[in-house]
Amino acid sequence: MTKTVRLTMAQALTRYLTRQMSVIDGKMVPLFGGVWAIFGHGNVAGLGEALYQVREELPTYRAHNEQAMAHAAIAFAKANFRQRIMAATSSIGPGAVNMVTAAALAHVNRLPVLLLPGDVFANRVPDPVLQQVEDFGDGTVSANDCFRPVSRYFDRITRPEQIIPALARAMQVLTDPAECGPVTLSLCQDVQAEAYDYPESFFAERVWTPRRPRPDRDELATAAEVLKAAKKPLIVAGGGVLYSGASEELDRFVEATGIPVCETQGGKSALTDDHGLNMAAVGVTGTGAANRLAEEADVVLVVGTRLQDFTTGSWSLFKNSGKTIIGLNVQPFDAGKHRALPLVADAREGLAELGAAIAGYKAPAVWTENARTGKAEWRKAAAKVTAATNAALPSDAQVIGAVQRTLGSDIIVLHAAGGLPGEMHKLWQAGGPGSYHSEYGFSCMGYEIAGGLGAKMARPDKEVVIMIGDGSYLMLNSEIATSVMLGLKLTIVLLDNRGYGCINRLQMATGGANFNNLLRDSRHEVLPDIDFVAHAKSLGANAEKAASIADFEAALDRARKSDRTTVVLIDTDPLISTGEGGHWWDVAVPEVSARAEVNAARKGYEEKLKLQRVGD
Ligand SMILES: Cc1ncc(C[n+]2csc(CCOP(=O)(O)OP(=O)(O)O)c2C)c(N)n1
Ligand SMILES: [Mg+2]
Repeated sequence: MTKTVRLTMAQALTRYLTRQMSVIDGKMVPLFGGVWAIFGHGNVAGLGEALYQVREELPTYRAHNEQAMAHAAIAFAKANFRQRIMAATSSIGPGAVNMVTAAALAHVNRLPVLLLPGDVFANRVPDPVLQQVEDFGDGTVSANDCFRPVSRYFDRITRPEQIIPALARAMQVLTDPAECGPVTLSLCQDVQAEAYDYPESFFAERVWTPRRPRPDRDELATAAEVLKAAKKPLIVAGGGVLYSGASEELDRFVEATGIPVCETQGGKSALTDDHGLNMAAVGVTGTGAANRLAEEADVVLVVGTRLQDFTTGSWSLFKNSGKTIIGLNVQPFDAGKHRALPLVADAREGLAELGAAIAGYKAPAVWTENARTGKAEWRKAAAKVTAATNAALPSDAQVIGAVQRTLGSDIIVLHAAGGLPGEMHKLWQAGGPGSYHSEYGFSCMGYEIAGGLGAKMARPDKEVVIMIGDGSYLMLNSEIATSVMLGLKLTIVLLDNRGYGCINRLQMATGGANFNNLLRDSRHEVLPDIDFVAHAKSLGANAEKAASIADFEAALDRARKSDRTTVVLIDTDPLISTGEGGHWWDVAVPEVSARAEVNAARKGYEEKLKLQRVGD
């Protein structure tokens, strides 16, 4: 007879999570690093009680905002290269819906997170309960249905035994490199508290190791044939290279073939920046070195990338009309984009087998040398824009230079939105894999500080340095207090240009009037003069404002020596961004307007549209 144990659904769920293991650096560790929780109606009595019982094996962490706690969980998985995961649980209604943005972020970025929002009563007896969204025509709808389009797997648990197949499916999605993304198990609050006789076997320990699919023989042969004939080959490395741990294999591939590499936001740090054939950033925020090659390349091997518009210059960057793209990706959806020859495989395995299949092939020496020269030239150009300055209002690039000079590359530097991602992508000289943590799939303002917290939990041995603008900071900063409470030290570099600088620049570039982006251009009775130092201190952090770049470097040095979260603030110029490198990005300009500037911008826009490849 099957041995069983009588538990509530919530107790079974938490016990199951404690039994899932991962292997990191040869050591077995729990797959789930913990559960972020803000309790309320819908999770405190059921899941809250169950989490208390396992608090030693599966720690619960309290946050101040549900979106932020889910961001922290997602960043934890990213900084662990998807080999470890966290869960996040909320009450029903507003607490749950606060996590929807984070679910979308994980969905776009292909990052695993287990979301456990509380839900209305399955038995419907006390309806409508506090915070219940009533649908006039559908009794099965709740606020949690908002998670459906942004979850890779969604289930509503309306009976306690449903958790058995639901968790099996959840684990399959969370640990599969191709399907990977957010899982939402919507937990009806009465069912959380309901008991069931669960089979003991359900709680058996399970070790999860990454699946590494090898390429299909025919796809490999076709890709090898195309690559062997390439005169101007280029590799685009995406986040999949990092998640697959394929950096060494990529390095070997590049050394053997002399093919230059460029990196997407997600793939930056696949190779260190000082690698002579790493052209670094590609696309809209790309280096001159990378984009020059991208325009000419005849075979583009794209590895582990979604090919979003920032990478492809809104599909106008790769200009060689005779080019072939080879899509090495574990996910067929991505592998075949833009009529690529698909090579569906794990990045590491795929590179190894492709390398073997083209053994002896070398890119023409002039192409490789051209790449090396371009990179050296780019480094000189980048050094100019990042050099120290006495300017009263430095540029973002000059602040980036100061951070790099003071803290080096052996840190985890993290950013998500505003002008910083573009400048960082172009100018930051990344160290080893994972040292550059960019959330630019969703580019979600408010990810930065919470994400930094998750990254620090994943890598407590590393300095985690968050680069953030005043807009993002004001949107979501509450987890500064959590970082202080948990003793998880963050260095937060806050660039105050008094508004949404990058959107203001975009507005100007599309012929728009300066309107509603910088504080000074927004409707106001009083121009805000926000005291960020006082604000950060009120949350328990150290904070200081630097009056110059020299002052800033000294402050950053003090921040490094401190064991407490520190905000280092510097005023910056909202109008400057790096002109070198870069590429056009498709932002639709109005076809008719009363403004001459818009009409002029539209003309320029229509010219650029001609470069965009359609159906190619
Ligand atoms: C949640 C969210 N809302 C809106 C946007 C659109 N957006 C992108 S950057 C930006 C301004 C960011 O301002 P700040 O953080 O000060 O950076 P800056 O542009 O000044 O460098 C806005 C509004 C976004 N990316 N995310
Ligand atoms: Mg700003």
